[in-house]
Amino acid sequence: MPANLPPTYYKLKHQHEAAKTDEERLSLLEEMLRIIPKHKGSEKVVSDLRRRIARYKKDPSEKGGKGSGKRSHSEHIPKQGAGQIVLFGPPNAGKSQILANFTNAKPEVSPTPYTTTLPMVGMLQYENIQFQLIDTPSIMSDFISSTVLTLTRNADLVLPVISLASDNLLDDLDMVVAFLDEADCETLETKPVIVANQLDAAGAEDRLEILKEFYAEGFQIYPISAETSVGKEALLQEIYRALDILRVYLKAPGKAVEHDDPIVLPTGSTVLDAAIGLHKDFAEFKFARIWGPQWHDGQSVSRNDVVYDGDVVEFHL
Ligand SMILES: Nc1nc2c(ncn2[C@@H]2O[C@H](COP(=O)(O)OP(=O)(O)O)[C@@H](O)[C@H]2O)c(=O)[nH]1
Ligand SMILES: [Mg+2]
Repeated sequence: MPANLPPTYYKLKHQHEAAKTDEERLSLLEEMLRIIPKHKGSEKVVSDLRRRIARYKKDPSEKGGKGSGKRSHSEHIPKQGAGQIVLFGPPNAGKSQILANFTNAKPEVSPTPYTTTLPMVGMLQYENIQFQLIDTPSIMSDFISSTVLTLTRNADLVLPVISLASDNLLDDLDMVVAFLDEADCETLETKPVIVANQLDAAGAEDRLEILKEFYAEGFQIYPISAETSVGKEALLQEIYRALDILRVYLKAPGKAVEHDDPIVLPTGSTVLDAAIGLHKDFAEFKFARIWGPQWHDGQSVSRNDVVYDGDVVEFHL
């Protein structure tokens, strides 16, 4: 059942993703819980919020993960593009191969486990926007890397990657699940996405069936091949959806729509947010016209009206 959450909820959710301290995170989660409509469709989100609030309240000193104490800001990578996506997972899943094939970055790809020792960033093109994709050192079952933990906590979206070429597939996934739990990543609204890479490998189809049998209920499994790019499009669409963002297009009065250069905003943003996203000087606009399925063509909108994905806006200064 769709949760149909109000725009304010998404605003808080994005503030929560951008929050720098646990105190901020806790207060934003509490605010999200306060404003969320409580009905059958939002049950899962409500219980998820309660669980996460309880975790923050239980023992704040434990929240840094395995005695790490203060969060390390040095491990934080500044966000770029329409969303920051962090790949993580067991050795040889193909995380570096994904970065290498889907972006212009040149990470080292190798059958030797733990080849990647530092995070690496690349820009991933999706239609007319770009996501920031981050490759990370592989996780281990008995050691939680503070670098990867910090990156996953700050990400807009985490993408666990496992390999369909691996006979340890289910153990690998258990390790991923344990890590997600430790990082307390976003699991709201939808089932977490799992990237099942190396679909082109021998025996991959059979392993995919096993994976689905055990995990399709709790996870959305996206089979891909970093080598052949099979499954890439579907994964990109899911990434866009999961980021809870929208694209608004600009039109200068009397000119054509600028389709190549959208303003990317969090779901729930307003006409005023779009104006500010364009340029701070536009915040003082006199009036605005809008086009889109929700509107009459070119109707005039107020600054507090919520915009929708694909809307075209014309500002008059
Ligand atoms: N056949 C196949 N091999 C892959 C694929 N992705 C990665 N590999 C291979 O798997 C090995 C590990 O890849 P790498 O990206 O370094 O794994 P990481 O440890 O997760 O970063 C390398 O030998 C890659 O060439 C894929 O989609 N198909
Ligand atoms: Mg690697």
